[in-house]
Amino acid sequence: MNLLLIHFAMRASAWSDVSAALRRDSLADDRPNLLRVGCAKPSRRKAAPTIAGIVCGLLLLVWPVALHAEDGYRLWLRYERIGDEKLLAAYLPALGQIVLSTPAGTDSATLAAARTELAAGLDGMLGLKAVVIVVAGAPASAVGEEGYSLQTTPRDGRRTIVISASRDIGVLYGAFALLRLIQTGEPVDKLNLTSVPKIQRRMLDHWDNLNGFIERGYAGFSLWQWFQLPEYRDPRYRDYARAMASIGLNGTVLTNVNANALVLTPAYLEKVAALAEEFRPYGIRVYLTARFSAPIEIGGLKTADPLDPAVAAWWRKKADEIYSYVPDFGGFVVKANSEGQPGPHEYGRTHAEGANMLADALEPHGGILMWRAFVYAADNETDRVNQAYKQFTVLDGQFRDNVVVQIKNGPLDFMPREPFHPLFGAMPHTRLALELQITQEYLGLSVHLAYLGPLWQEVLDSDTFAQGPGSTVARVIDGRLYERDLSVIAGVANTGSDRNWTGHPLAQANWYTFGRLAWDNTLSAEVVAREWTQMTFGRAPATVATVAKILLGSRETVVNYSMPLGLHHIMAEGHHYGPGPWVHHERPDWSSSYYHQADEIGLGANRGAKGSNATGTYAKELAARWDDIETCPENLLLWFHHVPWDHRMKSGRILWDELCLRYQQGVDEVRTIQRDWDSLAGKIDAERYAHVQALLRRQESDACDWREACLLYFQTFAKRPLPAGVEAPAHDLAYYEAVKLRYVPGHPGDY
Ligand code: BDP
Repeated sequence: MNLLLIHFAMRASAWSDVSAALRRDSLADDRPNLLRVGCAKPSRRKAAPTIAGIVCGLLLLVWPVALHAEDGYRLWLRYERIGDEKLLAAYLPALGQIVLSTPAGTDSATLAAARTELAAGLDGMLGLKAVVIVVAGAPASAVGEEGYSLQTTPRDGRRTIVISASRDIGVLYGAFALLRLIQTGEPVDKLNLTSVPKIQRRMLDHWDNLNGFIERGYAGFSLWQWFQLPEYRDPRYRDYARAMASIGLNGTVLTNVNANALVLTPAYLEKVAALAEEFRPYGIRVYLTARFSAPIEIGGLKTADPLDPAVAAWWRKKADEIYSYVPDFGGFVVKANSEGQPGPHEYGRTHAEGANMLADALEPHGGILMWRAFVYAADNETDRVNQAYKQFTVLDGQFRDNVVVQIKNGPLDFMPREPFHPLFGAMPHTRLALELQITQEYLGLSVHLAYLGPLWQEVLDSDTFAQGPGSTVARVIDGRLYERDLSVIAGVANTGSDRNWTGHPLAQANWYTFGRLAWDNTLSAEVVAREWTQMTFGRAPATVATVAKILLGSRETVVNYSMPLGLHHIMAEGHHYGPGPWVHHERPDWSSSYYHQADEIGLGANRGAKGSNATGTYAKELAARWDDIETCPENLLLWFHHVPWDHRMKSGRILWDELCLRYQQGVDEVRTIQRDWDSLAGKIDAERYAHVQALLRRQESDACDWREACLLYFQTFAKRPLPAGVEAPAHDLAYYEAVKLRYVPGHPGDY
């Protein structure tokens, strides 16, 4: 046991002190590990020094950094020593020296970051004290503002890798790319590649409140220590920035979309400026959420009417002030007239009028405005999934050039599966951004494993047919379809103050994958899942194959045991964890029956041409396919159709039986994941192994609850027995309906 731990500790020590954070956190790590190596067990008696104690003490002196456990802090930037001698022998000569080439050729904080990272990575993985030099080179052709090229070439008689870019940040991205190649065991002796991000603004949106609470955050509290800022800068900010830059993310929205105007006051802007300074070397700009009513709340005005000149002047002054603190401030994100947030409708103005007024304030400074299209209202007769379409399509072409309308991937709200949002195919004259949710609000928080790469790929690959076949969501949002100069993708963060950043150890893969897909939306989830696994758990082929398999199937598994066949919004109220098909709210659109519409005849929402006509918000090619119950894909069937219980499915079974078996399949799949994970015993570190194993046990039990609660509930309408192959429920329906979870993380109501 001791030997094992020391072995892990030695491996962990390969991650050199890239930043002060690591030194601080290595100290924080000491205690649990001391306990685990058995040399400092707390004892109630006053302990006399023992031989074992002295040996342990000496060990600790010799390996001070060796106390890092595999607690996940290092994310995918672990830089473990490569054990494979052949690989080492191949790498070492190729890395004789590394040249960082930019037109300016002078060192900068960004190039220093690149050098530090390369030194840490190459020392850690190869034991190589890298020679890294900065030179002035011709601008790398065709790599744009942020791209890079990597070339292996002889220089001064030495094998050299040249990382060149037009700007320093490209070099930093190139350095991370080189390290990634080595981490994933790729050859670097004949490099000749370029990489350019497909989307310009690649943003992580934090739903963090100023009091440290994260709305829908399941990994602890906010990383931003507002109270201690600006004086104290947690070294963790630097590690956050490293992680972001390593996957190519270049923007961070610091605050919740349910915004607090206080962040726009000088006392907070000073703090924002400190964070911006920490992030700047890593190419990350900060953005804030702007509360539409801020002129009233912090400006002393009587109105926030966007067409009132005093309001517009107030925002202009506010923008000037923000830029005086943060010269490269990115811009605002706004949630308006949605879920109680203030907005232009209060004054009879449109979303475009509201957005343009704010955009005009940012424009002189080059800022952009992201106006969210997540809007729906209680008193609206229109089907909730059609409301944003109705409100926004009429405004197409009315938004300023620095406005981007930010649209969630689906028309409802980050469900385990939805069709893509129809607005992506319906606003040809507006810049559109895609908003994804990395945090797993509807997919088991950070308790369940749900690798979201396949979900996002499904959205990106969806064809809107807006300009004929091939008009995918990916091409709409990266600007290719309409030749746009401004493109944005945003992911709602799953990060927090938990030691491992994301709560579930495997949820790190979602942060990683979001960044990689934001950089290159043509990458496949499978490739990225394997890459992440190699970087996070090592390159042993069997381990990589097992972890990648587990990851890739996990989202569909969650769909199966929670909301199969196009079911949606049947989760528990408020915190959204666990089943709640019976949830009844005075607002119909917050009641589950609004969505599943179960009755004696069948199940599912009626959204075809004869229903709410959600199908009519899509291109005719899709509308025709989805309108017809026979051609509608089964994974969206209950989204678009109210389907009779005895409707024949493709399997030959009737809907009721199919539904039951899907729920069962979801449970079975979790058990398969458990078995696959168990097979990794001894092949990966004990700490992350045990953590995931424990969470999977919880997931299996939750999956059973989902199955039983939903089937018992729907059975009251279907009035049919559970088919063979479905396990008998452990409890009756009343039991599940009575479950009341308290203090579920991330739920604003419980805080
Ligand atoms: C919903 C969340 C809520 C967010 C809202 C939004 O439940 O906490 O404020 O989305 O995106 O999914 O504005």
